[in-house]
Amino acid sequence: MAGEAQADCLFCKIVAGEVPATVVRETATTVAFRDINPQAPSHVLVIPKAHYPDAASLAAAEPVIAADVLREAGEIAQEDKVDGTGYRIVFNTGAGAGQTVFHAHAHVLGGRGLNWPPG
Ligand code: DGP
Repeated sequence: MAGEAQADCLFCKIVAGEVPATVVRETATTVAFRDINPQAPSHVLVIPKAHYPDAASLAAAEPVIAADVLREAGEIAQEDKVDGTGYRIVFNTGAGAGQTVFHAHAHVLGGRGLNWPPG
């Protein structure tokens, strides 16, 4: 069924506590943890606990949870004190755009200058 945990999904395993992660925030619907390969001084991933392969499918099925993810991204930026200088929320979608984990996640990046357009 849509949203159910997938046995072969790394981020479902993080939600279940089967794979360790440095969790910075958790709500009833989301988990946020530090990226294992940070691309900025502050680089946190915010994921829905429910499994959806990407942000658009999450938003289509569970718009309230998609909003939860965005709200948590803002809270993390405040907690990591990158909101004042600016930060970026990124949803890589599809392998061609760099998505490697097919469980919806927001990258929250800050703490350095961020160029535009991204590579
Ligand atoms: P993306 O390429 O947009 O699908 O982002 C996936 C991110 O997940 C990537 O920046 C690296 C991160 N990542 C992959 N494996 C792990 C892990 O086991 N733990 C943590 N904390 N992050 C991971």
